[in-house]
Amino acid sequence: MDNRIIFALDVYDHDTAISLAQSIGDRVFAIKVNWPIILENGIKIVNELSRYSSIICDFKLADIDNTVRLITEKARDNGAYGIISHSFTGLGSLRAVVKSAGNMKVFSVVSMSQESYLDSITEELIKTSRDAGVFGLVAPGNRPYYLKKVREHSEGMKIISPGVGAQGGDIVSAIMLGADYVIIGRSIYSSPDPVGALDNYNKNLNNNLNR
Ligand code: BMP
Repeated sequence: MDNRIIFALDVYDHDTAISLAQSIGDRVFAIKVNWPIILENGIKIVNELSRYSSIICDFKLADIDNTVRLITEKARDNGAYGIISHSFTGLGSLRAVVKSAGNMKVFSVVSMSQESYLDSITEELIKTSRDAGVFGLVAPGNRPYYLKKVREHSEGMKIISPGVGAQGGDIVSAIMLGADYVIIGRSIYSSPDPVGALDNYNKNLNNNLNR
């Protein structure tokens, strides 16, 4: 089975990041990087990390079309596999991300792992994402009602789901409710044995999904 875990590498330190990527990179579907690691190390870390795994830049883009294009090009030119954008900024902005992404996959946030104002407009955000031509949606793995709702309206777009582990979500339920991939950070990188923690997630999935 294709690996269903995206590892959220939310650390600052360069050597810690590289060492985690070396031990975990080929055991996960992708590694997701967020602002903490980029602010500390610069965008070039994306290129460096992409030796070990596919890299998704979680930049949660939320700006006018020209600015999101400028940021998207930086991720693309540094070898990222994917980029995450917000969708509440509307069709024009999200289309600009898709257009400048080139071969990168674009994922858009339609519901968060914590309550937010997006909850009242999730269906509109899914429609905007579909109209913009994104590859996938970000929907919460720890809030079944919203994950199910996103799955019901996703029409073939992939779903990647944070909220498993440290935020209380369960990997098996998230996959059963419709996540294609789950995003897991702290409960892997803060573990004294990150590879062991990852293996446990995979075992849990294999034991419970193949029955
Ligand atoms: P953790 O497993 O440590 O809670 O990490 C979850 C990751 O997913 C973090 O990088 C966070 O920024 C991201 N994320 C989230 O938790 N909720 C969302 O709604 C969207 C996210 O991208």
